[in-house]
Amino acid sequence: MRGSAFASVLRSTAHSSLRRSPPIPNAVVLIQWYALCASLNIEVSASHALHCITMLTTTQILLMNRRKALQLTTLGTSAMLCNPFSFLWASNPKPFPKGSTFSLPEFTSSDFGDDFKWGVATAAYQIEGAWNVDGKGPSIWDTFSHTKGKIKTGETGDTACDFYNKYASDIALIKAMNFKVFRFSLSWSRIMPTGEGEINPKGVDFYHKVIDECIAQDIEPWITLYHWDLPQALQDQGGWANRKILDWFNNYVEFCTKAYGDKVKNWMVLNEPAAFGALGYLSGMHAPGIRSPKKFFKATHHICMCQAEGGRIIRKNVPDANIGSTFSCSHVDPINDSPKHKKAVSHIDALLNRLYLEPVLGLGYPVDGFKWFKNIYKYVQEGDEEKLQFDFDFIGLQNYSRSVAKRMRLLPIAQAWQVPPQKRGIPPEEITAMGWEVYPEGIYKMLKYFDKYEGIDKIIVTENGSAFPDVVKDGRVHDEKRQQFFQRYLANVLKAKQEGVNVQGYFLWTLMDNFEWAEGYKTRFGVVHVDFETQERIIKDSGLWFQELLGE
Ligand code: GBH
Repeated sequence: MRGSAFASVLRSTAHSSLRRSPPIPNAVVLIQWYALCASLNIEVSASHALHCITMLTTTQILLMNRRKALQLTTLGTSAMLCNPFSFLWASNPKPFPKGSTFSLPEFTSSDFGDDFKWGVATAAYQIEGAWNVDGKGPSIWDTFSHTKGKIKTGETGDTACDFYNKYASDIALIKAMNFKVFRFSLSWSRIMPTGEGEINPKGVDFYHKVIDECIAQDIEPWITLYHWDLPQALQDQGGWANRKILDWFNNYVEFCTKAYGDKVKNWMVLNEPAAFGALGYLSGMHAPGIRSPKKFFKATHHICMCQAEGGRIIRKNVPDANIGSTFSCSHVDPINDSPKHKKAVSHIDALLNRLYLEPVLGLGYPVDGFKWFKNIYKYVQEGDEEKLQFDFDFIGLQNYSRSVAKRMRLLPIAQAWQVPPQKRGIPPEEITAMGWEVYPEGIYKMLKYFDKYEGIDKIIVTENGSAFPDVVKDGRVHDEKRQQFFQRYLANVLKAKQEGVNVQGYFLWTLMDNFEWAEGYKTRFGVVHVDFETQERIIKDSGLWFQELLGE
């Protein structure tokens, strides 16, 4: 009975398929399928793929129908992925060998030198809240977080830590922990609601109050001009992908440096261009959520142009300024010694570590590391190359983890997969709540890496930190893992310094738990715990550890 029903389905499908289009080439299907697996973060082995081609071909031949063949293959694939025996054909990566176990030196803050800068870092959208208060215009992060499905927890930065109202007591917390530097960013659309032209005096005033409060409490204010929250009105005109951003950004920097330049000497132009360029315009995981290589190339060039020009404007307007920009970086290892993974390492390294740094050092875009970047030159106009360079006083290095790359030819663009630590045999206690591997040697390696560039003289670690789940118990947060993280990373910073790397400061990420972008509030990076219902703050044990470390 069942058999004959199946036969009739087969017959009717075969019959109708004769009138349909011919089967599409298997290669196309395979690539789509690979891309799907990649987006779902599923690792695909060659034998796995072969299995699927065979299935697809067989069903296509049997049925001569592309839609049915695809449906059946999808079913088959899903079954395979759910199959408890899938380990038989899914590749099973060997545990990645762990780095050398680094013996911790006993250190004190004075080992870093008396003029070493100790600070905490934050970003406007992540802490301020007051998203539509006192004349502030919307930014791309307001729009993005208000769009369903963009933030994992469905949360927004509407209130965040309410720093807009609590800034004075929050600066007091920085002081209480004995830090000397507060790095924070300005919200462009709070100062200029539409990004150009009209100024919002209440917004301008807010940052005056923050700066004055820092000065009153003997905390040095360090300003980041742009930490990802572009005015929405500028995004509506194309954002970073529109070359007009060169004028918009210059006017914004002109205004800010003139407004705050006599009180603030330490300036950073951008926060992590690799993150807002690639995540914003290529993967779409961050605002504005665009996935377009073309826009990514344009945006990248404009970002680099603004980075350098921003530096020149600060130099012109702020006497005795200390000028930098900040760069995320990750040491990149191959998954194993096989030479085929070298290219994967080169691509990932060029994307994560070189793309936004090398142009400003006068080295151009790193096409030697990743040929695909030659497309950026389509948008480089006459005279641009010179303007890409600027001699920063310091480079802000931001490091969290490392990347382990595996060559996967069929993955789009980089043909490389960044293998997550769980798949490399890293023990769970060495993986943070972000899913990032704790890899203290990485910061040492990246300090050395940056130090090798002739154009880099002074380095400041402008971010480093970790998210772990916290528990409040009797008014305390015993966040030992976070404290250990800081201790191990700092030991590596000190090691690099003692070996001659000119690293002159360390700002941790971050002062207090806050809106962690696409992750929402779940992942807590703060040395101060925030109860987002009551806005109550508790200095965590890691914060108290710093208080002791930095105390006289
Ligand atoms: C920082 O990002 C941010 O500055 C800060 O706002 C944030 O809260 C904090 O860290 C914690 O996440 O080139 O597409 O592969 C650091 C984390 C590291 C994420 C580099 C993006 C490269 C993205 N970033 N990474 S991509």
